Amino acid sequence: MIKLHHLEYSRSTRIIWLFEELGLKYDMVRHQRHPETMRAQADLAAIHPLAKAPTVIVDDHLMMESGAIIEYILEQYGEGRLAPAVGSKDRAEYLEWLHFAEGTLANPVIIQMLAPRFGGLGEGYAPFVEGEVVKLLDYVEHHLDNREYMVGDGFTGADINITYVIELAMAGGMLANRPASMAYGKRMMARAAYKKAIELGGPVVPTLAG
Ligand SMILES: N[C@@H](CCC(=O)N[C@@H](CS)C(=O)NCC(=O)O)C(=O)O
Repeated sequence: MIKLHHLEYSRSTRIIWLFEELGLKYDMVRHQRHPETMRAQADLAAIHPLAKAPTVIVDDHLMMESGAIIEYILEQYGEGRLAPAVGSKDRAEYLEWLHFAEGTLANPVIIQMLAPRFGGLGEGYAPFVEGEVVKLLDYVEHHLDNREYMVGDGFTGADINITYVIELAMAGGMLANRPASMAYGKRMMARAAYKKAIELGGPVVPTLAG
């Protein structure tokens, strides 16, 4: 049995969504954030030393890192769904977008989003971060112009991984002038399996809770 450790308001919603898209059977253990620091707590640290979500136990592997989990689950349990086959023409682009979400896009977006809570970025750092966010989100916007999915003609794991970041950018007001990304985010969030993931795991962004 696959076990998912889900932290409220977090990236582990991606993995609930993935499992629901695939119709896989899994156990879910819920973890709460510390109400003041918003960090994961000792119950998640007891599972993985980094106390990060998603953490998954699958085939006796303890895994964290959304992109790796998505890739592994699809490899082992996807039965050809949600990823272009190894050797197919879309495979390289798929892997690039799957890992772009966390490798390049997520950090600057999250830093910019959290900055007000910590008194802002300061004069020196703000242009550095904000310039990067503009460049990255413009790149995504340009890619999504006239496209339904991140890669090829179908929904893939790359869509699951990037939608978390798109949703944060949306909540942080960063997509106001990026209509293709906004429409894409709404399209992804309208999928039945995404809605099921929110029903099971709660909202992704605390300010949208309730
Ligand atoms: N690159 C990792 C990031 C994992 C991560 O930072 N998860 C956050 C939740 S969105 C977390 O567990 N935060 C709790 C903490 O750091 O205390 C991934 O994509 O899975």
